[in-house]
Amino acid sequence: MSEFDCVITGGTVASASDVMDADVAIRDGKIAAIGVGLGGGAKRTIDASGKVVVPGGVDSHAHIEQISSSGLLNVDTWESATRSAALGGTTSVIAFAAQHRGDSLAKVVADYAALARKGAVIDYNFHLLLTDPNRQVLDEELPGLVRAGHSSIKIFMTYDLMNIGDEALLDILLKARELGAMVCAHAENHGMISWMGKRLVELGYTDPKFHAVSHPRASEPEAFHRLIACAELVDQPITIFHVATREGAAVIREARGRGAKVFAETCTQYLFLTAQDIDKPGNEGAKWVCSPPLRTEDDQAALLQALKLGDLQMITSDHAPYAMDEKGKLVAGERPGFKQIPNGMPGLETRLPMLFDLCVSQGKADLSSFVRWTATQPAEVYGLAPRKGTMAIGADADIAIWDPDKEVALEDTTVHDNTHYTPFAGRTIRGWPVTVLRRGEVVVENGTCEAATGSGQLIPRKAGRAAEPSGRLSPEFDTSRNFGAKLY
Ligand code: DUC
Ligand code: ZN
Ligand code: ZN
Repeated sequence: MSEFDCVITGGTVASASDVMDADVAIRDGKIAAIGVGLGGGAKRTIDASGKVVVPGGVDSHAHIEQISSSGLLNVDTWESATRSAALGGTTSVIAFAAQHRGDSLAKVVADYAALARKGAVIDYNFHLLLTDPNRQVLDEELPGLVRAGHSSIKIFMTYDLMNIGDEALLDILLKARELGAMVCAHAENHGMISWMGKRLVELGYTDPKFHAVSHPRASEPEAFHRLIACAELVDQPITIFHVATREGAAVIREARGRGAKVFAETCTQYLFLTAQDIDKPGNEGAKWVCSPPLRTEDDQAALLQALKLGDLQMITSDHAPYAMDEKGKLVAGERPGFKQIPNGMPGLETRLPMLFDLCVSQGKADLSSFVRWTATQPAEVYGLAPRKGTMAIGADADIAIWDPDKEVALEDTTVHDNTHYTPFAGRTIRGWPVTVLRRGEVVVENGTCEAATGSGQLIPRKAGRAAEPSGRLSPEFDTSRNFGAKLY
């Protein structure tokens, strides 16, 4: 019997901390050894000479087969979304089980899990999106769901039918503290956005590009500040989604500097695109409508710096796929006003190639940073580590083998999700994942994804250290300073 099922030989192997010339051996779907001269006698050998061998990507923010509050369904199925993800080197995804007001959360999770089980080709889990955090949901449904491995809760601070208000936010933060779950937030100031939107529309400014104006920059730091203040009141760790502005990153830096347990992501689009990209003729700009909106080149530089300083830890796609048709971006007609355009853009497949190009090919960061921001840290923050996101013995053999010299001219036809466009069309990038393994099985080769439909697995997540309270009690929660009131 050969010792290993597969050995990847001769590549440059990278983790979040190290880069080495080594072979990677796989047995029973796990990494069994990393060393030199492992090649002889394996059942299968993959020659990775001249290639880069890294953990498969972990995309911890994607909307898949999700129904919006207005009843609109994403255009991707679990199958189309996760096949496109695999083709771009991503092997794990955390999507959303989205509760709408009045829904049982347990039923919502069961429904989303059934869809994923049927279609997913990469491994997955869900953030529990709470829009109706009543006592039944918080006390009766949530504990079992967290125990079953869905250890993160998402909330919205904006959108008419999704935003929960500060009191419900505090209820959720306190419950998450009790259960040991992470709380993630879409944090923008709802009043500013709502007021600006109405004002722009009243005055006739309805083209897609005015979406960028309708979310004032100040809405981001204001909401971050309020969210962090609520989290510090009850000492509950949080993750802030899709940071898009310099000022937002600065609020996070300051909070972390005083010891608050705040984690944060930005997304590929905020590092590459600006508000100018929305300024297109006719309805074309609808493709670039996402929230928060695209900002400026100065923000891009600030976000990259914040990643390098560790203020932000993750880069996700916020894949939210709507095609340019009457079921998607053009649901309100051929010339929709910006308020009528579903928010979001595709990105599961292009996230890693865009970032490999930025970090490695353009040299704006390095290979280990690429791995850290796109795989290792998302896995650590959301409890997928040590199984996912790392190149270590015992980890799942989720591995992407990159050709660092392969140039790809991105076009709408390059990508495989169901939107049939990419916001990055027209760019040529260098570096592409040519072979992808998921739990030791080759699932992508020669530009095709051969994984069996439904072969992705639900990976239960226990919240890890990231979700543990810091121990910095606010005066109001500290019994030695609040006249003995036991509030948690
Ligand atoms: N904004 C969101 O809040 N969700 C999905 C995508 C987007 O642009
Ligand atoms: Zn969001
Ligand atoms: Zn999102």
